[in-house]
Amino acid sequence: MKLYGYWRSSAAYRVRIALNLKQLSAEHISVHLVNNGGEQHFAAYHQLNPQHLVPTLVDKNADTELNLSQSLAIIEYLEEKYPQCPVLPNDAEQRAIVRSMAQAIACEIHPLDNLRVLQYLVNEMGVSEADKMRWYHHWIIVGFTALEQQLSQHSGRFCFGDSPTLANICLVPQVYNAKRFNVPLDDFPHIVRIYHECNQLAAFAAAAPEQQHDAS
Ligand SMILES: N[C@@H](CCC(=O)N[C@@H](CS)C(=O)NCC(=O)O)C(=O)O
Repeated sequence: MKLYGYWRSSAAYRVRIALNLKQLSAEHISVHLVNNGGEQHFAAYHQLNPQHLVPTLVDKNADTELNLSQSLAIIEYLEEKYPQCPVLPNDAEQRAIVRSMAQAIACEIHPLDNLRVLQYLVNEMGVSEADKMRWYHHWIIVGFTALEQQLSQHSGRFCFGDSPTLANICLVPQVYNAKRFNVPLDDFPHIVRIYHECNQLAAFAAAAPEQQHDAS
């Protein structure tokens, strides 16, 4: 398997955690999101991922090669193809709750604070750096406020019960981003506790941005 990603990409970070939890190895290929105008826009990369986003997973099977975009689709593919160390519960209702928490992060917070959205705000709409950061903080705080309430109902040691799931896989990179841009987290005790709990596990620690070969 090959994973095209970038050390600071939180969507790639999710897939790295899932690979580690499942004890799967992949060749990590760096697509620098900033240098050279952003290598995600290079023609060679479009062949793999027409969305101009990382991550992309390439998995060679007997006679086919799968190019897959979208971190949640990639992780669900890994879950089905490599069921060891599952990241989704067995029970349908529990799986739905885990997906609901994961999507609260991956669909409601992350896209609004993505690089290309921030670049559009500044470069095309003339938004100041200060207002860009207000936007960034705002959407994390709105999303984390709702998630904190879900966690108060469902969390144990991790987001759902006492095993790490897809919800934790999405949570940790989003908290990493929040901390990087100094979003105040005092109102989110469950989120902060679970973030630290996850990072005690080697699968999460080894996936951290600073541990990647392209970190600079
Ligand atoms: N929903 C996508 C999001 C992918 C995404 O937004 N990736 C970001 C990095 S975290 C990216 O490639 N950004 C490039 C850009 O904004 O130009 C997923 O989960 O894979």
